[in-house]
Amino acid sequence: MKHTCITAALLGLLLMGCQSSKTQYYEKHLVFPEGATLEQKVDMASRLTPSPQQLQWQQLELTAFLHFGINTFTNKEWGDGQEDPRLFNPTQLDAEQWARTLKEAGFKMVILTAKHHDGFCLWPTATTRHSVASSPWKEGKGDVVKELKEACDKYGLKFGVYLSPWDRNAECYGDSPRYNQLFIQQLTELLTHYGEIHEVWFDGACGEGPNGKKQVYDWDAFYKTIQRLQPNAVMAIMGDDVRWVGNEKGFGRETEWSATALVPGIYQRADSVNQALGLANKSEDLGSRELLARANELFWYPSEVDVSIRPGWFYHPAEDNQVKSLARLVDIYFESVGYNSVLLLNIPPDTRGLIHENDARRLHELGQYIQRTFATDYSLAGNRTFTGREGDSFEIEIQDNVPVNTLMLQEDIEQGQRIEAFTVEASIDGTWLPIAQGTTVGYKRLVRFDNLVADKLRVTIDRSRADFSIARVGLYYAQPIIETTDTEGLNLITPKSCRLGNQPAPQAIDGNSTTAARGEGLVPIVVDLGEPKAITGFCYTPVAEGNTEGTLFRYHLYRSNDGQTWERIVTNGEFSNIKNNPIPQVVALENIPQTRYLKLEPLEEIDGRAQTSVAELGVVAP
Ligand code: FUL
Repeated sequence: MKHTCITAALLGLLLMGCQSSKTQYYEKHLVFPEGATLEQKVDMASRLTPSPQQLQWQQLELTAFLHFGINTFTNKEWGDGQEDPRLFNPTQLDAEQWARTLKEAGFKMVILTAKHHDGFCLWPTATTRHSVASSPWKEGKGDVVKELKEACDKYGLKFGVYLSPWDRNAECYGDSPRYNQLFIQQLTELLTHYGEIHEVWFDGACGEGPNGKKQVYDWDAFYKTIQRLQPNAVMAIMGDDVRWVGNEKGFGRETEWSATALVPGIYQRADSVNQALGLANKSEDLGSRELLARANELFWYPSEVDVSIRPGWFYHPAEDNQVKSLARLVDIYFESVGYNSVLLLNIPPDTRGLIHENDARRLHELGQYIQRTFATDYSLAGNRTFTGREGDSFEIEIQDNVPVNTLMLQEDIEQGQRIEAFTVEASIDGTWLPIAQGTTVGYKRLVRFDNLVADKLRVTIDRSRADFSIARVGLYYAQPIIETTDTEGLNLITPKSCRLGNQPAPQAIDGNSTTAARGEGLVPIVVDLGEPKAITGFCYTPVAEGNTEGTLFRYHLYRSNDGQTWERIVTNGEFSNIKNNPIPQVVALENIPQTRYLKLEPLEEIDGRAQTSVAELGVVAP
């Protein structure tokens, strides 16, 4: 025993000796020593690196989300947990079609909503009867998780699971220890029965109102369960491996630091530290020097951009013609993957259990476009790497007479993220002309500029936290996109007039969703169609940008033909997920007699404020 200790001590000394001559790196997390100067902090920040799991994950670039579940069959975004499991009955579910479509479009991983907020499980769990086992699909013998995992294995895709902590069905939700145990059991089933899992996605959403159930999650236990059962998996969003970019629109930040002062939400100190630093997922600046000066610790916490190919996350037949255009998806690609983030694009399978033809076609177009754009590197830099210090430049020679418009830069993030600012110039007929400027690079930065034919480009690293190390550069030509299809509107009738409380609210019916009507308090919004008309729904458009105060979350809806006597036609309606995804909310109304007036009565604003706002209120006609 004594002998072993001495040997170990000697080995330790030897190792320390070796390390002292090498650069010291900090994997995933670092704490600044007390009294550290800004210069010391910047230097340490430059040596913060990803864990091997995070590195592998960042290299995936393109990943896909599949929102599928009971909501697919109820046509909702959030189920309330009371749905009859017998509604789940896809007629042609084909997980291989999902995997094949995604693989062919260049995706590297697929994440399935194994359980969404409604609590319905897509695998035959032992924890609840609220699952596929109680559905008519395959006579209760089916397992969507298994079918998709097998399809992913067949097509060489990684596989991840979304397991919603918020559960509106579990009877023990709110009884914290009991629910935590149930959740760990669900996690254990998913992480042990299906082979390798590469990402576990924990959503942060919870719509429980002030009188709702208060569940305190045991994040630490969840985290340890993942580490024990799937050590190669990353834990996303409510996890400390992968950070939510802060919106569901598909756009990352131009200045995107993987090394950030934002404390992941699963740590108990997260709220107090983040508040003191004035930080949230949505903050514009998560890692500047100004922030380092105030921070005590840093995390390697790279961003993931999640966005749906359609307005909603789940499949709704009314959105079949609202699949995002190729131009929009390409912009999303450039402003996620090209902004040092991983793209997580959602494609919701339909009630047949297939990726709808319109989505499949668009995915194919996107895959082809990306493949075509990056197939030919017009730089003569080959696989050269570039290292240097702040202020240094390097040149990239370009093949003769070819137009280029996209520069790719990649830092060697195994040494940390360092570049803070760069300038790109082109040599045209012997003269250097500035063509672009940028800030962070990180794992990948795609810089777009106007088409140009030049002999070479010069990249100057204007500001860097330490010596920079570029692992890869590339120069490409991205074709202009000629739009053929885009969203097709609903049959919306514009009301003749609108009132918000006692005030006329013309902004709500002016067809312009950048203008809004606002009122203090939770005040009803009434629209008048001028005469009774056949209607099949209404559409509440919230303010999407800027001041979102007053956005409605819960409501009652009434109809009337004289504006005096009102019949309530929707009780306790909910604009699910409107806070994170402020898109027009189309609500179908069935078997409504001809109607002249509709009244939307607010019950709850997204943040519980006594305010009401509306960008547009339309009525849907058959
Ligand atoms: C949100 C959820 O509430 C949505 O329904 C969706 O799952 C999205 C990815 O995360 O917060």
